[in-house]
Amino acid sequence: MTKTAFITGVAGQDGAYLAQFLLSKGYRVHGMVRWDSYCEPVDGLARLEALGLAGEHVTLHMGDVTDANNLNLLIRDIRPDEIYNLAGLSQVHVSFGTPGSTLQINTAGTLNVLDAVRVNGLENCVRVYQASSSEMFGKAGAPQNEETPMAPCSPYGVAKLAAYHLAKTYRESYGMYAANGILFNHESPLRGEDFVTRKITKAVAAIEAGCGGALRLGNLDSLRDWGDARDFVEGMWMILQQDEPGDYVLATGEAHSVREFVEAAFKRVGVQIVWQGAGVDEMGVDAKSGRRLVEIDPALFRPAEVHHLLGDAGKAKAELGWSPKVRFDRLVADMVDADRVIFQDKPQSERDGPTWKMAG
Ligand code: GDR
Repeated sequence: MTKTAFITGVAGQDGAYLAQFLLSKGYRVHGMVRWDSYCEPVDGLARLEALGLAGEHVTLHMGDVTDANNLNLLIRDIRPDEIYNLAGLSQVHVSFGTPGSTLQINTAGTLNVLDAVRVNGLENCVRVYQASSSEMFGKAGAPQNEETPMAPCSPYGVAKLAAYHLAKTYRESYGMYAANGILFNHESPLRGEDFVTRKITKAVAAIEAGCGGALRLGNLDSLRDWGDARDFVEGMWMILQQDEPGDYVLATGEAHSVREFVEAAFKRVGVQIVWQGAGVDEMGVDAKSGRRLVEIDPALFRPAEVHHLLGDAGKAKAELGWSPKVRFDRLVADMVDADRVIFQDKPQSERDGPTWKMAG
């Protein structure tokens, strides 16, 4: 029997890859996008378009997780077998500036999804995947797994932790199939440019093409467990295929610093970075030419930082049979190469356009 999936946040990196994955499994896929993703130019649907999924492949619905009635009606009409709640404010730095809306979207939004299932009487026929995050571990020591006490240190982390507990509470109180995927950082060529990996790879490609200034970054020493988003969306699906709902860490088990990511990305285009100076005066310099390629921008430091994330996905491996296929070096190379194509395809006159302007 054909299964139906409903993805909130379908226009994001994970939503687009998950839609592609579920279609390949024969699912009917419905996705929710915010009204502004429909605006002209339709940049909001660019990721679905990049994967060839716009149009008839994914049925799109305008909506918002903060609007409970809207969600109730959508879930009543779609009657999905599986819901993937991926909608959210995903930028940790931004959450310090907008803590109120971060909680509205990431916590109350999750509550609205869970409650929509309950008030429609679908507790026994819908499975809900909740996009939980390694940011919930915050200051907890590494490595982190499902048993690690959580100590979030950003409004984003706090909001996600509350949503995680809501999913567990609905599972335990109403017998709902609600499962948390506790995902460590996962990246791809579709990653937004306000996340550090894509910001770096796009800047490296721009510099190689001769049209980029120095890359400005915040904390170079935070350690992240970076995997490939395509591996991780498969894990999301696997989590919902278990007989009993549970909570699972998905991670590569390998941590690298932002500094190492910078070095690997430049290495891909034949540039060796050497570091000079210290603190806010530190800079990354091309070992051959002496050109300054990386600078520190104190405005990019966060009020509180998660220093070391390193996931232990042993439970997912043992129970789901999940393990990531893509490792750090290949991920960096894939992302740099995808950004190089953007610059190769563009005549010099168009390279200053908004499509490659670096954000955040
Ligand atoms: P993160 O990802 O906060 O881990 O959350 P991000 O890429 O934003 O930051 C990673 C680390 O890089 C440091 N950093 C910078 N970050 C950004 N964005 N821009 C910079 O210029 C910069 N310079 C240094 C940060 O301080 C941080 O230590 C991601 C998001 O996808 C979350 O939604 C998700 O839940 C977690 O990963 C798992």
